[in-house]
Amino acid sequence: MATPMELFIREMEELTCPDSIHIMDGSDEEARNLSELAQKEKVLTKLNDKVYPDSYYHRSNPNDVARTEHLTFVCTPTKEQAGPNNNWLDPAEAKTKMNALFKDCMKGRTMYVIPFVMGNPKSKYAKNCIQVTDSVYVALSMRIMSRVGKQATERIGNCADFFKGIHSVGDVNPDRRFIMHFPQDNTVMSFGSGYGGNALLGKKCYSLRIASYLGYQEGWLAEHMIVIGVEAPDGKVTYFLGAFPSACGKTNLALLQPVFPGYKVWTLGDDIAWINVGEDGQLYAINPEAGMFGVAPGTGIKTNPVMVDTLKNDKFFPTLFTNTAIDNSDNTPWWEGLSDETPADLTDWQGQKYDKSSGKPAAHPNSRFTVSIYNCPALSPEYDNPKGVPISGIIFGGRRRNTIPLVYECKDWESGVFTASIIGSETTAAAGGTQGVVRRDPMAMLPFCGYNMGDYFKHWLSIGKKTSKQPKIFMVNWFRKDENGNFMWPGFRDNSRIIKWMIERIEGKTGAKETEIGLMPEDNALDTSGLTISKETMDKLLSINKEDWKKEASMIEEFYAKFGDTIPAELKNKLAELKKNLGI
Ligand code: OXD
Ligand code: MN
Repeated sequence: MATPMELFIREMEELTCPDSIHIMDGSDEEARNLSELAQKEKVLTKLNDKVYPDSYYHRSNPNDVARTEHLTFVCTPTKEQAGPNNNWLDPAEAKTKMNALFKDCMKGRTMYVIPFVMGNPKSKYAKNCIQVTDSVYVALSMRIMSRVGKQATERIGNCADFFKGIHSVGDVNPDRRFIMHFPQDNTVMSFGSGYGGNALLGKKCYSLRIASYLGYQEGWLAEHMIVIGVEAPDGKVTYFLGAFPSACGKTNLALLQPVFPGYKVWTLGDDIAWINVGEDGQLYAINPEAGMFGVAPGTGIKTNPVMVDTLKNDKFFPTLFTNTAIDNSDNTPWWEGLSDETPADLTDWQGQKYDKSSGKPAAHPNSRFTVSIYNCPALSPEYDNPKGVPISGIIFGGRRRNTIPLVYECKDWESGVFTASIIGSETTAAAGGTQGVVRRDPMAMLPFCGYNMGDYFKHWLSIGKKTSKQPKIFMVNWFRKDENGNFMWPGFRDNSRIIKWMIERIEGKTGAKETEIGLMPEDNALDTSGLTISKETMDKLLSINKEDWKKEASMIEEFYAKFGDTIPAELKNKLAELKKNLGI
């Protein structure tokens, strides 16, 4: 009798009609062979092995450089289930549309079958998955981002309960590009894009959109969060989760080098966390991914030295660079922010000789690296702990030039859920579209929540009720600007100053003052030793401008109105309380 996996492969073969099928075993030999093949097919080129061992360069179609939210759908039986936060299509209609696109689309191509596990295969929280794809770039990327191969095939065994990811780059035509999620069937069909968030289906599609729905059904949370352990001089490690909308310095925070001697950040995850209530009533998080798909521009020796080192390690290979520029003097990838000087002889991300006077960047603003987390020198020894790590603090943040102070703490879980539900951030390059406008992005999950966000907020509240040892919830904003448009807070490594205060709060070692929006550091409670920042700037960073907050409250009201009755009463009450505190 055929196994459920064999039946799925047969079904996919019949639909897409590939010339050949390659079932991935996850071995090093296979990775070498696929890298060779990809070079022959001109999908990858080898980079300087001495500087970036086992690393390759990929240039995508210029029309395919970011996630495409307008082409991403959640196909639940009713539109209400998907909510106003998702594009919706009737599942039967969506399947008919996608089956027509997939019909015979792999003729003349190889179908890669990728069995993979999200999470440590030994963890009860890990999930089994299979993706098929006709892209060798996607197959190699999936090897980096998840646990691909035999361990997955064995875990799947005779069990039919696995995620099905069906992917083809098709003809990379934006008019024939769709990413359709079927939460009820544990399936995603993605056609016409090779870009990470659209094509590496274990990532945003499964580990966030589908998994958030599974978590809703099963009583856990799938979140767009980093996971870090912060070690203090006494050796104690405090675990934090952190959620920030795309390109708010999330990856830099995940690999932070604190400014204070004796402090160290241990990295567990840079993008996604699955959070369960442990037997002791505390929240435990795992990172379901095994790699990092990070934005290259802005990653440099000064901003993220740990990532620069990670990219040069080859414990686990390959490492991929997509749509960066190439420094022709030594065949290495280059992007804005990697070094202060722009190298003289660059090829830009579109393959043209780079002309600095054009004023355009050489690397695409959303150019990326794909690297194994095992290459990170700061990887936490707890990363593979099947139970996950116990969470003491959750940090939310956004990119705001005004309104949101540098840091505040929420009074309790309910206030924390409210604060997270009203995150706003100025848009950046990661999602395509206009940049620099404030977009509401609750829990940094707006593009990734696979069901109605009103129900999602209720689910967050219910998780709080099941948690006897609730973590503290904080809100931060590293991006406040002065009247001249300059950033007021130095950010990067200095953000560890704020985390130090959070640990002191968690341990009850420092007080906080009550304000209209939450609890804020008492005077001089933030450790600014060694930092040249005036008292006046610090006061501004920690000030609450009531006029700005009044505007904020009315924007929140408008945003909540989109969800109608699904917004839980608890959050409506919190909004009323905020308005009252502001004297509205
Ligand atoms: C990402 C994103 O790529 O959030 O991680 O856009
Ligand atoms: Mn992300």
